[in-house]
This record gives sequence, structure tokens and C-alpha cells, in this order.
Amino acid sequence: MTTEKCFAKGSVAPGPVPKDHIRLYSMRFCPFAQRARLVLNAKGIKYDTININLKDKPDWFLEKSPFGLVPTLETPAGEVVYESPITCEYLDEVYPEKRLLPSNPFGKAQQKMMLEHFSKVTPYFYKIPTGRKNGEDVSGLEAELKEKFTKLNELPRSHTGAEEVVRAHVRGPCCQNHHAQHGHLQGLLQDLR
Ligand SMILES: N[C@@H](CCC(=O)N[C@@H](CS)C(=O)NCC(=O)O)C(=O)O
Repeated sequence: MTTEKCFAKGSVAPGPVPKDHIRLYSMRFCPFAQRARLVLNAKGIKYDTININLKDKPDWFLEKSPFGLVPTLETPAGEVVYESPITCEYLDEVYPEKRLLPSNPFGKAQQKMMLEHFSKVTPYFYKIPTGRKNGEDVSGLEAELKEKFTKLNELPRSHTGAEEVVRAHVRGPCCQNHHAQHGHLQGLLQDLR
């Protein structure tokens, strides 16, 4: 089941996860859920998506996922996995075809460091549009974002596997939504597309 429908408080919980699927509890424009989606899609894993109304969460979702955050994964056996880096690593291990993470510890550490670098960028996709909307001067924030992108681009080529994921992030619905609404990140993101 993949539906645009958003499950809110008072909704009936979706049925069990089909045997050959995994379930992603998500929100369409969540950059963290997008990480899990990128891995699911890259590996060709069959999954269904349940979108959660994060402003009015169903009790059954809070019972499954104690932080009440998306992404959260659920298996047909009822196992629940949350926190985006943990969901990505879990998927990579459980579905070993087309491994995304290197098997050697240093390579794995490099990819995780790249993710930490990118995590410093994500909040700006919200801070800048929100500041603009409130009539604030966001030039300082834009300069900070540009500096963080420059650092990302300067990372050693050994991080390239993860760089592809960063590019996919930028092309994804989260960032694209902000382009569509606010346009102004366009120039800053140009280099990474
Ligand atoms: N550290 C978490 C962050 C996930 C997160 O903050 N997701 C947001 C949506 S983009 C959320 O679920 N917010 C609901 C809330 O804060 O109650 C991860 O990496 O998965």
C-alpha cells in the first residue's frame, strides 16, 4: 500500500506489513525519511509507505516508535527500526544485494562522516525559507550555507559514494519543494546538481 493519505490521531492503524515488503512510516517532505527512501529505491526493495501527520500523530504510531519521528521502518515480523542513519544501515545489511556501505571500517566511517557534514546543511533548507517568510535578513544564513556546501565539495574523493547520495538529496522532493516555493536556494545548490 502506498498512499498520499496522511494518518492522523484517531485514524485506524494500517494492517500488517505484507510478507515480502517492508513498511516506511514517512512524511513527504521529510529529508530524514528521504534518506531511507533513497536506500529503499537504490536497492530495489519492495516497500509500502504510510505518511504520518506529524502535527497530530496517531497513538498507534507513538506506540510503535517511541520518539514519534519519521522515518520509522516496520518489518512483517513487527520489528521496528527508527533514526534515519540506523534505518539506512539496517536496510543495507538486511538486503545485501547492491551494498551501499563499504565493508571496510574506514570506508564506512568516511561515509558516516560525509553524512554528518550533510546533516549540518539540512536545517538551512528550513531556516532560510522561514526567515524570508518572516521578513528577516537571511543573507548571513545564506553565506553559512554556501560555506558548508563549499566544505562538502572539498571533501576527499574517497567520499564519492556518499556524494552521490548528497546529490540525490538535493534533487529529492524535500529540496525541490523549497526551490519551487522559494526559488532563492537555486544559485547556492547549482554546483551540487
Ligand atoms: N534524528 C532523526 C530526525 C527525524 C526527524 O526529525 N523527523 C521529523 C520529520 S522531518 C519528525 O518526525 N518530526 C516529528 C516531531 O518532531 O515530532 C532521524 O535522523 O531520523
